[in-house]
Amino acid sequence: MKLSTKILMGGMALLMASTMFIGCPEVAGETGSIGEDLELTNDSTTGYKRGYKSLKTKHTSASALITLGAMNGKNDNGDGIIGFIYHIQDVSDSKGTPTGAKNFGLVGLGRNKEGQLMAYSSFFKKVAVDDTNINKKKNFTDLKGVMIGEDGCEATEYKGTLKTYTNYTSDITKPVTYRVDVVAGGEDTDKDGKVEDGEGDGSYIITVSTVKDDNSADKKIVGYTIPAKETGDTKATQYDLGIYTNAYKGQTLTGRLELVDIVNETEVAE
Ligand SMILES: [Ca+2]
Ligand SMILES: [Ca+2]
Repeated sequence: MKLSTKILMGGMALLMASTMFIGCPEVAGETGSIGEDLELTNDSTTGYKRGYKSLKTKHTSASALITLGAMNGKNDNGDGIIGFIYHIQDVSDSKGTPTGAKNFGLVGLGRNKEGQLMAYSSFFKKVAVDDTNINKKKNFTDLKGVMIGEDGCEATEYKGTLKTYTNYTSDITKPVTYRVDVVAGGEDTDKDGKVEDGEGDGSYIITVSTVKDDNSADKKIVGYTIPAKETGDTKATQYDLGIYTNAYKGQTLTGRLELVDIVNETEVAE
């Protein structure tokens, strides 16, 4: 496997898009950090174009650096959203058979044409997604294709309101990087400073921060809590992580997501 794999998703026609994330994750360094360059073009004049990818690497807690690429400033709300996905869980029916739907958390970042940071945190349940479902009908809907919030939809979204942080403004002609920490909540039973697999209470504490030169968190911008009753867990558990992209109409979204500081790392799947 190559040490560096660029994931390019741009320039493909709207209806032809099928495999937008290509190749294996980049693996480098002793901690096995994983990162991908992202590019997604939405040629449509309406709606969103969404990409979802599982990184197939399991962790109880993980942090990601999200780099929002340079923008042309032609759209008020910017080019779109890059999101860090965690707790990817297959949903099973009462007989234990996977239904195809998934539960997962998502922390999304973007910036408007003034360069102001926009952020939100969601927890989705029973959502239809797969690694190649950009532009498919069943994308961030329930398994029947019913949109979240519409009558009869079996999928749900916890919170997820996009807010603008006017104190955090960057030059849109240049990339900017923020850090997202997704940390298992509850008691660190063995007091080693980390809530590991089997410790904790099943909740998550999430922080979005500015970043220092060494990639550690600098200033906290916003925090979120996902309660255990929303995740359905009673203790910290390893789940796959992933990447979300959402290009707004007529826009090309570029950027990068890189994992750092991961807890209970297992083998990196290729
Ligand atoms: Ca320990
Ligand atoms: Ca511990």
